[in-house]
Amino acid sequence: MTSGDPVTAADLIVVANRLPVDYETLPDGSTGWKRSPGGLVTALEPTLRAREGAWVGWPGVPDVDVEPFAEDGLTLHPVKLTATEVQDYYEGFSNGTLWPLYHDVVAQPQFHRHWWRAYTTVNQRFAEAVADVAAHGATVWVQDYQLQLVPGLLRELRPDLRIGFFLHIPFPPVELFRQLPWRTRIMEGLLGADLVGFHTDGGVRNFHWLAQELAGATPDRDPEVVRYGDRRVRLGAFPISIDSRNLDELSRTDEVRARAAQIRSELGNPAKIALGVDRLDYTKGIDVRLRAFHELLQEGRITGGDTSGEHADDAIDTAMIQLATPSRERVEHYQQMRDDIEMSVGRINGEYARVGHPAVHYIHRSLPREELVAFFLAADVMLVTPLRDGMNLVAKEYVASRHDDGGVLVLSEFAGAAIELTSALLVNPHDTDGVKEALYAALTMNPDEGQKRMRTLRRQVLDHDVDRWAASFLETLGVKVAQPE
Ligand code: ADQ
Repeated sequence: MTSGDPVTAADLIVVANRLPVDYETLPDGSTGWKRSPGGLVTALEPTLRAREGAWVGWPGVPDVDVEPFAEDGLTLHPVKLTATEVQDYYEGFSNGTLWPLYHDVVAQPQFHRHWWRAYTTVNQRFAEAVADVAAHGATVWVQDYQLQLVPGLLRELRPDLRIGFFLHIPFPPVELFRQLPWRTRIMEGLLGADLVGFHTDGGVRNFHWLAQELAGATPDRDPEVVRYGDRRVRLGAFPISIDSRNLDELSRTDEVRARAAQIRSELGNPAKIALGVDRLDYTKGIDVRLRAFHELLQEGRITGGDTSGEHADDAIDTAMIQLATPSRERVEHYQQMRDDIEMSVGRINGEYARVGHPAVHYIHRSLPREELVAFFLAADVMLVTPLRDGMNLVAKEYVASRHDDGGVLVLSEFAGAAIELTSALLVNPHDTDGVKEALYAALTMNPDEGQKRMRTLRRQVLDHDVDRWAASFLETLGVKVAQPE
């Protein structure tokens, strides 16, 4: 990336914990920027560039001072975080307090006052950075749980701005949110926005109730509005999506199709392949699907690479692949969970692998897009079993990659995606028998039924892509968005 265009005040600003680029130091000691592609960037870049927009965020490395720079109509404003702030605001309050609390306390949240103090300091810094770059009357779109105080702080600094906030993770039920010692401050922060968006109606309802109970907001005739002071704050469900067309096209390329066939053959051409793809996170239910797979092996209903052991005559030769991107490795819960998962994989392979043929193939690395799509295309069954998930993009990516209408999606009811993807095999991830039977049903599904389900899923995912999501949020906030061709 180059930098050098002059930096000017912006009319449309996205503010997120991370910039859409990573600051990196190369082996020769020089520094530069590397794009970190993600759905949000892809969806917002055209609109941001068309409007001389700006993106405010942390460059991903502690203690670096980098000047703002403009590139092709988009200005990037790095916000500096110290190493202690990364520990307390990011790894601590964001990922050790809010993340587990908002995911139905599937791990125990920790409440530490010094984490909270760092969260308020960093949110204040983000708000000031935005206040500095926003043109008069500009629109600001704040992203996610790391920055929930920013809307309120920013409104104090710049009452002229139009402010939207979108939460990418679930907004929790009332009883859970009330555990948070700083619950009122968070609600007041969020209520600084003109529009607060969630993935689902459940989030809207929880917020609607808590805004009244904790922050003295009052209901409006419009059920998607609360009155707060002299302002009306609009709430809404905006289920995020993916760049579906791009994945569909990628999955049709000769290279990806050939790679999918190669993956099958490298696995020894098993009758079936079951796949999981996740950030390695305790909310994703990786243990749930390993348990289901393990029990099917124990019951002799499937074989995992080794067809010489004890199993029924009609047992299905099934290989499982788990791809897991390393994530938040300095947070305690994550270290423990990684050990647990790797132990389960080791145990299953110890019992069921034979030399050269593991039952579970486990890759703890991030893969390039093309490779990921090839895995999607090779997999007969996709296992998406989070205990709780705001949306879950992997489920949608799998569907978008199945241009052949093949494959069966097993999807947790507790993923936001389950609301739209009702033709998946929906499971309760807490019910091991239920997940096991759904996995078996997926492995043995009649191809006609599988294709019918996949066609319905594909219509949903291809019609509702991430551009539509971004446009719908921004238009509700009052920004006119030019739809791409
Ligand atoms: P995440 O919790 O990160 O996002 P998810 O929506 O599934 O979860 O997105 C993960 C992304 O990482 C996907 O695009 C996936 O392809 C990619 N990925 C995972 N493993 C990979 C691997 N091994 N190699 C390469 N890529 C890999 C949060 C919320 C979600 C919400 C999103 C967007 O927790 O619920 O859907 O934000 O709002």
